[in-house]
Formats: sequence, structure tokens, C-alpha cells
Amino acid sequence: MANLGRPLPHDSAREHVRGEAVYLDDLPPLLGELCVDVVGSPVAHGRVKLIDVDAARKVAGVVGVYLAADIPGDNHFGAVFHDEELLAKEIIHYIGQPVAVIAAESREAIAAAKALIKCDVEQLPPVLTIEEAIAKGQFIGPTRRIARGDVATALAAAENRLSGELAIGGQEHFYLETQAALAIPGEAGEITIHSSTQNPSEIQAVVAHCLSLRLNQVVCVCRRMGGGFGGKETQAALPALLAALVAVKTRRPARFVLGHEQDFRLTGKRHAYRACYDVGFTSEGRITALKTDFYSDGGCSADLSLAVMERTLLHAENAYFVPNVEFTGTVCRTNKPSNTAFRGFGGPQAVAAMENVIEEIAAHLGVDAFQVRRRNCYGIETNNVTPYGQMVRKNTLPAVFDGVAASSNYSERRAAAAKFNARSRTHLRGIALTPVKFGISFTRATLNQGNALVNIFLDGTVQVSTGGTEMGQGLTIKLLQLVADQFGLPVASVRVMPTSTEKNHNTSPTAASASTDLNGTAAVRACEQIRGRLAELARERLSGASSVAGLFEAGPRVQGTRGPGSVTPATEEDHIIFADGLVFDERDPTRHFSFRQLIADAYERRIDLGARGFYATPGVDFNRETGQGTPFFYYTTGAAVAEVLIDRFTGELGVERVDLLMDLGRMINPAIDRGQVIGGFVQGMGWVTTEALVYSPKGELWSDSATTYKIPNVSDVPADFRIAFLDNAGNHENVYASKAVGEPPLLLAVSVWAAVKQALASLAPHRRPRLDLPATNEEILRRLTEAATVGAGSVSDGRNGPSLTLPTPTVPPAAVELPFGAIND
Ligand code: MTE
Ligand code: LUZ
Ligand code: MOS
Repeated sequence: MANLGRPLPHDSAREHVRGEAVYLDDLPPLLGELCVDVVGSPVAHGRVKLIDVDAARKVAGVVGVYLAADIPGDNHFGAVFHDEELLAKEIIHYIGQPVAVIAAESREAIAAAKALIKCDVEQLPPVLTIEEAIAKGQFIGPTRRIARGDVATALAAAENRLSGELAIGGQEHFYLETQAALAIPGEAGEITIHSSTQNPSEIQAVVAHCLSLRLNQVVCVCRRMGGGFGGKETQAALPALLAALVAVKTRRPARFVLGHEQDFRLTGKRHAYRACYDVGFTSEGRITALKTDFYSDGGCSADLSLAVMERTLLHAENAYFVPNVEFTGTVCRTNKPSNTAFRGFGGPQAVAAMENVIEEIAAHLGVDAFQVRRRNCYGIETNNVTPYGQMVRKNTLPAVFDGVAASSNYSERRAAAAKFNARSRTHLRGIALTPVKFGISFTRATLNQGNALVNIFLDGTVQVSTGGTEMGQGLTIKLLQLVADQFGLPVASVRVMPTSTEKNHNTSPTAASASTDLNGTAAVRACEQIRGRLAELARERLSGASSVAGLFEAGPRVQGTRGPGSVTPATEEDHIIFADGLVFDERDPTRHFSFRQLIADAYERRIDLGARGFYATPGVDFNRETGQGTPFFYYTTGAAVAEVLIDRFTGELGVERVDLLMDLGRMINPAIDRGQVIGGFVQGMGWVTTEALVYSPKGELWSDSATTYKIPNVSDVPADFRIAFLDNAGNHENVYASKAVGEPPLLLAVSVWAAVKQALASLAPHRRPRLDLPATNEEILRRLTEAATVGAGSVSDGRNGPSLTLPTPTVPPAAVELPFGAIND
């Protein structure tokens, strides 16, 4: 009955499918509950002249309309700096920025009130792009830097040198459940907030701060989210704060659930980036020096932008050892909603920039990009220290590289694609392998902690509560498996309870892919304490034959969880085994208790049947000022080979096949991890191919719904999608020797973009065509058009697609012929 390592279904799979899983807006309305909505600024940048809410206040059913001046505590809040206004008072920073909040009995009353609110704003010139912000010197925080060696000298001395720029787009989270909160006032200033949040402790903190309450008066509860993807790491705050404001003002429950388009327009996204690089390399493709300057679009306030940029700098070399590097990161301030965490947290942009550099080097040298990648890959014994000084220990990158290259038949398929491109006049193929090396831990060391509460009831069932939240990623089932395993129980005997700051306090966001690591270990530690107490009791009882319950029928036990926890028994208690709902001494398994009997006995004996566990990740430490240290507990690594097919007449892109290999250590739940890999990869595919954020010249988001913003759908999932996991017995770092999975697979989608770039390069091998992200069909068509006009000398205006005189494709010189592999350094 081992629970660990089994592909158990998601704990709510059945409820999800039957529509029985309760999301925030499914909570039944409470007596007297009010709806909440906001009125926002019509312009992106301006000075508030007048907000007239008098008429709106008189609408039947409207209970209150509140402005900045009505906020009992501080109107300012923020995840890191308090640089955001809950309701704008004087200066407007983005279109739709809330200036007034309406509380009403019905949505009809809200709509009527909205129409009557006058908001006059004197327009100021907005800054809407990274380029404009750079030109105006409008930044958030200082430029950060991570460097090693002497880049200037190494660049000057390099055999080959290339420089260029890459534009990387943002991404909308597109969680199916929008940002939402329900606030319920209690007695003596207490308030309970139900929030769709990755970060209940932060909701508690901002509500207390803005409403002038103490932390012990505010409870935040989250049963689950309908997706978070980073978008609810900080930005669940807006509806929570406004619902709480209304609850405090009216003494009535208040619920604010954003509409989908409203959520698109008001909340932050993945940061768009510009990356400018200067790289030096040998004629064998070894990178000797790399300088990359990153600029991100932070939007109007800091939010997590500086932490996101920090992770960018810590992933800017991706999986490659580069002796001389200088990475800088600057966050730009623009008149858009503040951009925020999104799966990968700055890592994806870094990897895209690095893989672009690799593709450019390969094109320049006329060699297979895989060879450049493999040649520069972090080594096992040497070349294994990152620019920030952390050693890549137990490095599985070479194994992952070679494993997936072999299993995908990369070299044969690459040669076949080149032949295909030389022949086909209608389509182009591209194939690329890209790796990931994702650092696991919050880069702010403090956040790497978790606590858990485990209670055992008299019928032998167990409840576990942690600060971790369920957003669909499967934390719950993994916690169930870990805890059930501790007591040798089936998972059905354990429940994971809704996350609440009342049970688990001062918690970190469920983020950085680390929630099973942190909360799972804390839960195991709580179980270990209880098991120690139970093992002592069992040992005592088993030593006297009288109280032993019955004879054990079956043969010797295969496996179970040992007493207080040590692998080699050191004490008598260590011989006590918890397995199959029974407790016994491994030296005589025929004499046993049922777990339930032992619990009843423990209760009679007044033994504590609950415990709180705590875990702090050991050894993480990074100095932001020097850019040196060990920010990560370990790395999750992987590689993917993507093959794409492009229609040369329409630019339409299809992902034909993906082979993916990841090192996830020993998986707690291989079905959940597989789902995370597929989901993460496909979400990344959307980011690199179809998901283009389009703004009006005034800074209004035009792509604000499923009809104007194209996420992948079921038919975009690669028809041939092969997922494999590295057999890594050498991993012991983490709980059950598992590795974090949530974010890393998203970064592998860069392989799809790289495959498109390679396909396009086959048309004009020496021109190194620039390809920004996302490579939308339109963007691909533009590049095809360019290649057509250059390659064949025919004329096209670039708007009507490629001229019909298509260029004769050339086989990239030498590339196909080069021997594959045999790169052991
Ligand atoms: N999977 C689903 N289904 N829904 C989500 O919102 N968020 C991702 C990832 N996988 C997400 C998801 C992000 S951004 C992170 S950081 C991790 O899950 C967080 O959970 P973990 O720490 O349990 O992996
Ligand atoms: N959030 C955060 C994160 O605050 N710090 C991090 O390092 C991080 N990394 C990934 C995702 N969220
Ligand atoms: Mo995930 S971006 O760490 O919430």
C-alpha cells in the first residue's frame, strides 16, 4: 500500500469534472451580502481633477461608494515596497486604475451606479513601452548586476563576436477563476477573508495594514484556486482589500469577483523584456564571454519586478558554463498595471535570451546548434560553477542532453528536416533542443520556510493543514501521500484542510515551485513527532503480551514507515513499523495493533495526538549586493526537442512532435508531475507562439478576452508528445528525494521558438534573421516575406504575405554533415 511514488489522481479530479469543486464564487451567498465593483481611470496617466459620486450614491440598492479618503488605514500597500495606492487619489498610473469602489445589493445597482460616476482626469503623457521608459530614464529600483571574470577583455580578444537584441513579450495568466474575495466582518473588529490567493499571509497583512487592524484580527482562508500561475502571488490583494473595505464600512459580508475582461485589464502579467547581448566565442563554438543587458516592463509599481529580474540574472546563462559574464537587469516603469509573478518568474525570459544567443552562434558558424549547446553545457567535474558562485552539484544536464538527443533521434531528424526544406516549396521544418536548469528556492532566503499542523482523531483519521495553497498543481494529493505514508495509512484516511492563516501563520506564498518541498517536509516533521510518541507507546504495549490485540495472519511485512524515523534502528522504538493500517515490531510482525486501536489507547493514556512541524531550507544564502552566493537548494533540470512545421504561404505554425526529458528525482506522484510537465510546456508554447498582448496607442489593452488573446487549445498540444523522466538515484536533497516540478517545464517551450528560428534560418542561412517572442503566425509570415524578398529578389510589401516567387531553400552549409555527438568536454 505504499503511497509514495504512486500515480494517484488529483484529490479533486472527480469534483473538478462534476463541477462540485467549490471556488470562491461558488460559496453560497450570505445573509446581507453585498456585491462590490470598481470605477477606474479612463486614461493611462493623469491627474485627478474631480470624482463625483453623489448621483451614484443615490441609486436604489447602492449601499456605499467609497474613495481613497474613506480608507481607515493606509491607502498604500505593496508586496515589497508600499508603492501602490488602493484607490487612486491624485495621480493615475494606468487605464482602469480604481478610483472608487461601489457596494450594492445587486449587480444591476452596481451597473446603474457605475454609469453615474464622473471621473475627470487631466491627461499627462503616458510611457507605454520599455524603449520610452529607457529614453525617459524611468526605472524602478537600481540596475542589478551579476558578473564574473573580465568580459570587456574577453570580448575584445574573442575569435568571433556577435551582438544583437531580442524583444520578448509578456503573458496573461488566463486562470479560469478570476481574482476574487469574500470578506465577512466578525466581532471586535475581526474579519475573515476568503480569497483566491497563493498567499493567504500576505492577504492578511495587506488587509490589516490598509484597514488599520492588527494581524490577529484578520483571518484569510483559501480552499483552492481555479489556477494562479503566479498571478495570485501578490495580486489577489485588490479584490480582497476592496471587499474588506466594504465589509468594514457596512458591517456586512462583501464579495468582489472580477469579470474576465476586467481581470485582463486590471491585473499584471508576465513581464515583457528587451535583451541586448554581446557574445564572444571560439570557432569551435565555445562561448568565452557574454554580456547581456535585460530591461523589463515593470508596469506602474514595483510589485515583484525586482525579484523577477533577480531570477532572470540568476538564469541568464541557462545551462551553460561561460567563464566571463556580465548580466545587468533594469526594471522600467510604465503606465500599465503592475506586472507580476508568472510561472518561471523571470527565468523564461532569461532562457529565451540565452537560447537566442546560441542559435545566433550556430547560424554564424554554420553548425548544428545542438553542438554549440552540448559543448558549453555545465560539466560534472569542471566548468560547474555558476556566475553567482553556486556549484552545480550532482549535475544531470549532460545526461539529460544526451538522453533526449538519443531518444528523439535528434540528428537523423535534423538531417531529414534539412532535406525536407530543400525540397518542399510549401512548408518548412525546424527542430531544436533546448535545456533548462531551474533554481529551486525563493531567492529571498527568508521565504524558504514552512509550517504544518497534523491532528489525529480518535477514529484513526488524520487532518493536515499547511500554509500551501492548491491551485490545481497537486500539492494536496502530494501532502496526502506524504502524511498517509508516515502512518502507514491509505490516503483516504487523511484530509488536507483548507489553507487558513488561523492554523498556519507567517507563511510564504505558494510559489517558486517549492510548496511540496517546504510544506511537505514540515508536514513530515509534524508526523515524525507524533510517530515517536506512538512508537514509544507501541513498544511498551508490545513488550507485555497482554494488550496485544490479535495475531497477524499474513506473511512478513514488505515495507512500512519506521518508528521515530531513522533508517537504521538505533533504539527499540525504531523497530516499530507503521504499515497497512497496522503497528508492529518488525522483529515480530505477527503481534500488532491496528492504527486505530493504538490511537484510542494513546488518547486514554493522555498522549498528544497533534503536532506542528517546521522546516527551513538549509544552506541557502545569496548576497544581493555582491551578486554572489548559494541562492538555490538544488536545480531541476531537463531538455526538450521540438519539431515544428511552418506553412510558407500563411505563416501557420504547427508543433509536430516534442520529446521531453526531465530530472525530477524520485517522484512523489508521477501522474501529477506528468500533468505539470505537459501543462507547463503547453503554457510556455502559448507564450512563445500565439499569446500576443496588444495595446491601443493610449495604453488600453485590446487583447482582453479569449477571442482576441490566443492561448493554446487542445488541438495545439503536440500530437506526438513523448515525456520521459531521468532515473536519478543520486538525488537525496529533498523530501522523499523528489524535485520541484511546477515551473521548470514551462521554460522548455523555448525549444519550440528555437525550432521556428531554425526553420526560418534555413531560408537564409547567413542572414541570422531576428525572431522576437512570441513567434506568432503573423510574425513568422513577416520573416518569410523578408527572406523571400532577399532570397529571390522579388518584391513584396510585407503586408500581403510572401510573393509567390519563393526562394530556393539552401541546405545550411556543413551543418547536416557534421558528426553528431562526440563532445565530451
Ligand atoms: N499548475 C496548475 N494546474 N495551476 C497553477 O496555477 N501554477 C504554477 C505551477 N503549476 C499552477 C500550476 C506555478 S507558477 C507554481 S510556482 C507552482 O505550480 C506552485 O505550486 P508548487 O510549489 O506546488 O509546484
Ligand atoms: N516568488 C518570489 C517567486 O517571491 N521569489 C522567488 O524567487 C520566486 N521564484 C519563482 C516564483 N515565485
Ligand atoms: Mo509561481 S510564478 O512561483 O507562482
